[in-house]
Order: sequence, then structure tokens, then C-alpha cells
Amino acid sequence: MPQVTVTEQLLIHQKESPMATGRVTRLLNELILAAKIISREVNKAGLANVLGFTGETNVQGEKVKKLDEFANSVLIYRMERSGLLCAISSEENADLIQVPDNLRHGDYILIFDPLDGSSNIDVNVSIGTIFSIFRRTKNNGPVSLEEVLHKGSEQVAAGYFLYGTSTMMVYTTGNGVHGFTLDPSVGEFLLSHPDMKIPETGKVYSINEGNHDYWDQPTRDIVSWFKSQDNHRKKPYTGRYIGSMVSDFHRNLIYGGVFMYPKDSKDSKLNSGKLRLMCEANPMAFVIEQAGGLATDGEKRILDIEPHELHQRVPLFIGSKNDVLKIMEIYGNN
Ligand code: AHM
Ligand code: MG
Repeated sequence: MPQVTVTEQLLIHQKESPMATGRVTRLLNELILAAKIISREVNKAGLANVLGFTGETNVQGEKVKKLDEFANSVLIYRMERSGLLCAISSEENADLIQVPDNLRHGDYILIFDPLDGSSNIDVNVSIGTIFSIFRRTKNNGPVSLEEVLHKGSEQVAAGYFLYGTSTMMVYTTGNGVHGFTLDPSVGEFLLSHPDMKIPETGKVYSINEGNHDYWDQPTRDIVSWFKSQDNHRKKPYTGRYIGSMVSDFHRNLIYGGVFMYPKDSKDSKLNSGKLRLMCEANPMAFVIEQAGGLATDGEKRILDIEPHELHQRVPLFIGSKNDVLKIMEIYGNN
């Protein structure tokens, strides 16, 4: 089989998908380069302590950043210089980042989580970068917050990079979901998972069950349903929880299943779940819908939620269609 590179595939989709303009292709190519740099550092991460790189200063006397800060600065630095963006929002930055006046501007807005799965960064467990791209609706000048706070259904592209046993890229521009694996020997992402579809009914449920006592009753009922023999499978689902959404999501996308981060009462200030709508839930929801699955906050489609702040949090149930429909049914009956 001839090996298709991600650039070739992007160019094919540029012709087929109305949202995938040449500029989106260039933007994704810039993101790919940033992800390759992050991937290289992630692969060296286990050496940090051995080589004494975790302090503020390394053996060359240079300041060393933590991996999540490193990923954030690589993405901001490279993407600001792409000439295609007018504003950037990162999970790591409280405020919207305007592309500086001295750099070339474009009409796209990039929202990302530079390194998701923070609790797994230091223990050699898979982590990822999540991205979401919108097109600016107004013209010139500084981008207002209102211009960024769009529903997820208006994304033009979204996806993630997974730094796992291999580095992968999975993306959609609204024309299916495509997965690529980085071949380190040639430095290219090669098409390994064309037109990904999630099974309609899954096998796996993924949730942090340590939060059980903080859940509301419908959430407890949902998890009991997955663990019982009285469900779609007529036998318990398998429980799998890595604690890196990108990894849990990716496994479920391939095997079928559902990832859940419901609201809980652990932190009274956060009565709406842990995950962020704009940089985590929206891009994953765009991918899952394009793969034939669903994403909800329990009641509403994630992609229809009107954001009112940049770092808004949201309960998230995402995965195989029949499993998410069941979750909505249980919530709907309460
Ligand atoms: P992060 O962006 O700080 O890494 O938080 C998001 C992560 C998700 O990847 C993961 O699903 C979740 O937090 C795990 O949270 P918990 O440790 O509470 O189960
Ligand atoms: Mg995150």
C-alpha cells in the first residue's frame, strides 16, 4: 500500500471539505511541526531526573521549563508566526492571546490544551495536545472575547496529538476523522487510520470512580448500568481509565466505549465538571461526531453549548452512540 503522508491527505481534503481551505491546511501543517517538537521532548522526559534537568537550571546553565510549559511556549511561538491566526487561547493562559501587531495576521483563531493529562506527565504515561480552530467572523483589529466564544458546531477543524507508544495525530475538518502515526525514521505522519468510525455500542466505560461519593444519583445510576449485566451488552462493560482524556478517548474511539467526566461536588466552586468546554470538550466532540459517536453534557449536545467564558467547564459524556444515548436517557428521567 502506498504510504500517504498527512500533507497529501490534507490537500485531498482541501478539495472535498468546504471548511478546509488552503489556509487551514497550512495551519494544520504548522501545528504538526509544533507537535513534532513537543513529541521529541516528551520522548526525552524520562531522562529529566537522571540528567538533572528538573531544576530551574540545566547542566548547560540554561533555564529548563517543565514539559507542559515547554509545550505551551512552543505552540504559542510557532503559531503566532504562522501568519494565519489573529488570536490564540491556551488552557495554560488565563486571557486571550492577541497575535502581536508586528507579526502577520490571518483570520483564524486557535484554541488548545498544550499538554493534556497533567497528572501523567512525570510518570511516562501517554499525554496529548488538543486543538480547535475557528474562523473569525469579523474583520480587522484586536479580537474581542465575544468573537472567540462560539459554539463548538462552528469549529472548522479540530483534533489531537497523542504522545503514546507512538505519536499520533487524529483530526477532522468536518469530512470524517483521519488518524496518522509519526514515523520517527522519516519524521512524517503517515496515514494509519483512514476514515475512523467508533462502534455504535462500546465495550469500555472510562471514569474516575474515586469520585463516586461526590457524584449525583443519575451519574451513580449510569455507572451501575455499565457495570451490570442488564445493559446493551448483557454483561458488564470493561472499566479502563488512564486519566489522560486524549488516551482514554483514543482507545474508546477504536474499541468503542464512553469517556465520562461528570459534574461532582468535590469542589464547590466547580459545579460543572472538570474539563474545559473550549479547549477540551468541543474539539473532542467534533471528532467523535464525525466518527459517528455523540458527546453530551448529560442533557445537551456539547457542540450546541453557547460559551460565556474562555475557561468554562462542562460535564462530558463522549463516545459510542448507543452508550451516550443511554446516558442521556438516564439523565432525562431524573
Ligand atoms: P489537565 O488538562 O489539567 O491535564 O486536566 C484534564 C485531565 C484529563 O486529561 C483527564 O481525563 C482528567 O483530567 C483526569 O482528571 P482526574 O485526575 O480528576 O481523574
Ligand atoms: Mg487538559
